[in-house]
Amino acid sequence: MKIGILCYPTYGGSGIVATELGMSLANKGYEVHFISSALPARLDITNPNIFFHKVNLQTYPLFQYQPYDIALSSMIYRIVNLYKLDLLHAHYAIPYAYAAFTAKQMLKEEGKDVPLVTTLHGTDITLVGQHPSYKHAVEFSINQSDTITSVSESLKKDTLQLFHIKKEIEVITNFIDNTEFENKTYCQRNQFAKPDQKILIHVSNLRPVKRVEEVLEIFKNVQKKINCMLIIIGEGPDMEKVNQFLEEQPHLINKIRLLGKVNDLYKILQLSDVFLLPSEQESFGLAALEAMAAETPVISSNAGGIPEVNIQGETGYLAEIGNVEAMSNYTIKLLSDDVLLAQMKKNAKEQAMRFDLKNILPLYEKMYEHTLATFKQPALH
Ligand code: GMT
Repeated sequence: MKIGILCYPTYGGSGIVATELGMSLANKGYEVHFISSALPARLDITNPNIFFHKVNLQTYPLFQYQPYDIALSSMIYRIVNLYKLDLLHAHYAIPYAYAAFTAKQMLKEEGKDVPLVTTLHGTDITLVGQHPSYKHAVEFSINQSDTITSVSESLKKDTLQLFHIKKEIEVITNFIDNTEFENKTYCQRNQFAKPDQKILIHVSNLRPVKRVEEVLEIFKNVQKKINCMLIIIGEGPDMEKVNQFLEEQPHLINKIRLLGKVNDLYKILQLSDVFLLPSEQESFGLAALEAMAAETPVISSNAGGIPEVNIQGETGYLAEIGNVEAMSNYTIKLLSDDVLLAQMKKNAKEQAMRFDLKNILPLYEKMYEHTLATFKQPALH
């Protein structure tokens, strides 16, 4: 099967899921074509079954804004035609499902068509998708998709509440390749912490929904009781809040390490004792799953789909969104009890195994087969 994957190339969760999915499909013999504005961050282009097609943007003095969606739909149309793709898979409704719909219309003009799968990832539904500038186009393009998938039960529920959706939504959760966490040479713990220090970690694209200011507040509370360090991985608009916090709390400067974007994330996750995720919204929480795969328990909010991944009292603890005090107390409780911490690390890994690639990839394959089998090709002119 030849599959076109349309996704963001950046470190955001939807791009990571799309890339990991495409690479796993390519390893199984599928021909996978990525269409994006840049090479996706984790894409291994040396795999002979993987193709990358960069969307070309044309500058023109008349354009105040470059019309990316037009360039994208033209590129999708061209790649479907050139490589005879069997199916398109859009990750994140805006603009991918919308541009794919337009490309399909162009194909239909020539008596051709290709089925479109749209995977809803989160903020395309709960945040950006709600803006009046996008809402109707998002609803329209979701309804025009041949198959719709959502990354959690919670996101499915939100989608049905927030939009008028006329089709079934199938839940296929985020996944993790646990083999990536096996037999690796890890970083030395003493690179980041003293032998008696615990390590707290937060990984995100530092957007306001991630509430990095609460990560810092939790750490401020915890370090009063527990000898610990905080590692923050990622870049984003709220990095300024981190810098401001450090200016106001200069005594914490030696206890907080800012690593920016990191390639071998698992190496650092594996050193960590607790992952902090106080998000305001989180359709699934791929970052939490990655932490669990590295045997790191999670202290999180109970936003969106997080409770489907982080199990209260088993793989970590959850509190109401914004309840910094509860999240701080849970972290202190966990880090003060080595037996509890060891048990939760074990439980976290077991939970990550439930979301292993080998369990989730067949669901995607079955969904593709079903989409193709039920798709009606247009009658030839
Ligand atoms: O929130 C991010 O870091 C990026 C965002 C995206 O769509 O790029 O992530 C969303 O998709 C991930 C993969 O499906 C989910 O695991 C995240 O929970 C979700 N983020 C939010 O809902 C805020």
